[in-house]
Amino acid sequence: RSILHSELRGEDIIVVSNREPYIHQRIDGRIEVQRPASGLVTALEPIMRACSGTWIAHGSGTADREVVDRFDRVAVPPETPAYQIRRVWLSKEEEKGYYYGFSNEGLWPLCHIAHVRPTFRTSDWTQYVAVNRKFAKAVVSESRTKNPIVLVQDYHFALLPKMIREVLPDATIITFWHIPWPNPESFAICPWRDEVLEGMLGSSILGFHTQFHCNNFVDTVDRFIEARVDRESFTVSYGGKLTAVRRYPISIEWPPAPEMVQKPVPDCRSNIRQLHKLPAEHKLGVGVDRLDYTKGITERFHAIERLLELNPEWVGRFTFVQIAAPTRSGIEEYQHHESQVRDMAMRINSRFDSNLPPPIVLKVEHHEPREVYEYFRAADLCFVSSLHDGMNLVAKEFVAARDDDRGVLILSQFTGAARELPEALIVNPYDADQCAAALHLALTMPADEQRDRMRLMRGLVAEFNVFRWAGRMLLDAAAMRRRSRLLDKNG
Ligand code: GDG
Repeated sequence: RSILHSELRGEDIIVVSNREPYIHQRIDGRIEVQRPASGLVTALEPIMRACSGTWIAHGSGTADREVVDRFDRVAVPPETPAYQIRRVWLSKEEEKGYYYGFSNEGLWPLCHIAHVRPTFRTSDWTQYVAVNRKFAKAVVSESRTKNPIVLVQDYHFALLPKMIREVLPDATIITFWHIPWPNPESFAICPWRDEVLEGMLGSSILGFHTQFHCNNFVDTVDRFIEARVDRESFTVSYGGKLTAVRRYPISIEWPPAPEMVQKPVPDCRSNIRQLHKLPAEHKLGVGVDRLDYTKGITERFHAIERLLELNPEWVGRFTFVQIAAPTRSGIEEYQHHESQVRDMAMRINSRFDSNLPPPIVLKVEHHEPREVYEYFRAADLCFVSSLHDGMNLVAKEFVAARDDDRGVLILSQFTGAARELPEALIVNPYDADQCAAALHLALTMPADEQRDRMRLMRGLVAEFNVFRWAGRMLLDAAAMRRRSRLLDKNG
């Protein structure tokens, strides 16, 4: 944290992301502030609090005149203002084409390869280009110098690096791609493949969570673009500009904010059990996700069903609470997924004795971070079964929540996190029997084994925390800036 402070003092720092770190919205006539459920916000918010600067994001209150007027620019966090949000307002058509369309029906399934077919429409692409341009203008108008450090976040802004570079050639542009990058064959079906790649190559540094995704990106560029790829230094030279492609595994704040872990674990255990009318010794599992088809929630429920078939002694003694935050509900695929998840939970619960506690409790609603942590602390196990995930912060949050060194993490092999947390029970979410066996193992794991595994995982998350993630990117950027200043001076 202190390295960030000293390296960035006086620098002109701008973050660009689609999602706002705080939402100002009208609830029952009053304007209230909410923190959205998002891995990206979880990761960047502590950095912005440490460094200040400006965060440019898509404002989600366009329909409310007062929100638009009063909160176009606002200092946050509300309790202790440390940085600015500058909102970019989008029309319904822009949001439909850029956000729901090209970003989430095109790029999201394209990059995750989770068996949902990407949909590409020219009308969506047109809005995607227009919105990227709108954000490029906002970056230029917000920058106080000719060479700001711009942190571009995610697949909503593939074209932004090139657009910024055209106006601010000396900017240091760090783009971080929070989702996976697929192999060249899979990526090639995107009708605007070359434009997306060229846009991203406007970056000075391009970051992914894993080396595997860096390799896939460089292979894709090598296959389709007239660029020089250097596999020694992992750089791409295109149009006279150099882009370094680097692995920066994202993480969470460490130590976790005190209010998250304030309530003692035994109190969390008994509160949550009382809340769900479960006996004191009842075993509890937890899942926390946006209600997204890439998170493998139906596969998770299937594994719970298999557990109860194979090990009926858990019927009535084990309940899995799934917190599912509503997300992208304007997209048909997500509406379909939500009803699939609801039907499946109901079907599984109805198979077992209704006088006993149910196997699954499904909570499709937003929860405050403190509530989420209370569930983490109350649970005997956390099950992350993503079909594909850039990193997955829930896995790391569960570990951070367990300062009692208890609880078992079951983690999909298809998450970036699985590469860092081998002490979790690593599973293939497509293999229901293997997942059921992992659930049984977790429910019967002796306390000392839980402690040994949890301590190793806590050591890793503590050391490779989100400050290190941002710090490594920003230190690489600082070194790049020093080098180019030196070159300028020496002609
Ligand atoms: C993308 C990539 C990558 C969830 N429900 C609630 C809630 N959450 C919070 C979790 C966690 C975050 O949302 C989800 O983070 P993930 O990393 O699991 O997933 P994505 O949102 O898909 O994030 C992912 C990440 O970017 C960062 O690079 O790891 O691979 O897909 O913090 O706790 N938070 C609250 N209420 C909820 O109901 N408050």
